[in-house]
Amino acid sequence: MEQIVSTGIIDSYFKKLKESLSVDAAIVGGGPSGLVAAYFLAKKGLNVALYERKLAPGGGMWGGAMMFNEIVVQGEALHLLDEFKIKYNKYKDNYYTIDSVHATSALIYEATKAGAKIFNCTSIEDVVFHDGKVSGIVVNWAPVHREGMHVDPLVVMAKAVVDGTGHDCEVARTVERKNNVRLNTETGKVVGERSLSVEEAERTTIENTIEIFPGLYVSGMAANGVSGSYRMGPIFGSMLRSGEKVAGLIAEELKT
Ligand code: 48F
Repeated sequence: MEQIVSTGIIDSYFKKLKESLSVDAAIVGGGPSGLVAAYFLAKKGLNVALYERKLAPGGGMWGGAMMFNEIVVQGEALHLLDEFKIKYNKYKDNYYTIDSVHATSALIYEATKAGAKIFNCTSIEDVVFHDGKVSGIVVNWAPVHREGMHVDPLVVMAKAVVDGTGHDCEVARTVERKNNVRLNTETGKVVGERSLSVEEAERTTIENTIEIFPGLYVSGMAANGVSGSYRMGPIFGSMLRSGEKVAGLIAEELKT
């Protein structure tokens, strides 16, 4: 029985890993925008892998605000709450409150159920750069980074890569720093996030969800960080809609 448990895990894990060595979309970061993107892309039948450095995907959504585990979503994102079968309470006209643990687990559950593969405890440390295009990601175990161990990574090829790493916009920063290229921003660089301004930030998150460099898309807070827009705090409508938008952009691009 001991052998069955161990070989079962190893065989299944390596099957999943091998099937994900070349994917349609690699999503870096398991926050709300990344999870929604993974769900919609997988639902379209694409091969999608999502990488999350922490043990639990979900990013900044579990904790609500200051660990009060409730979040707010506006009416514009209600169709997504329905799509993910998330329960909500109407608080005021156009504003809804949701239990953040319920909402986060629903995103994870539906994304994996749609067929997205989630690799947790993995950190993306670089991209594959071919012919002036982001063509894949460079993957390592998160504990390898945490321990500062000198261990070489593995590589996953991807037709599209999403930087969904949140406030730090890690992938976009790495692409810009290492390759002396101009990103599709005002300055050609990662502009960096501004202070909190809810309405402006919610609007620009959607606008800033774009292909920031050939092969590299940005979603969620990374979209605002790269383009120099504001943060918004514990309101999540634009995070969810950004994931929906980036999935649409990628699906459209892959069709052609
Ligand atoms: O920050 P995060 O939740 O992403 P998001 O989709 O949502 C932002 C909101 O949670 C909140 C907000 C909006 O109301 O302001 O902050 O933009 O999740 C990003 C995830 O990416 C992981 C990180 O651990 C987190 O769970 N991550 C970051 N860098 C890497 C990474 C990396 N290099 N490799 C793997 N995972």
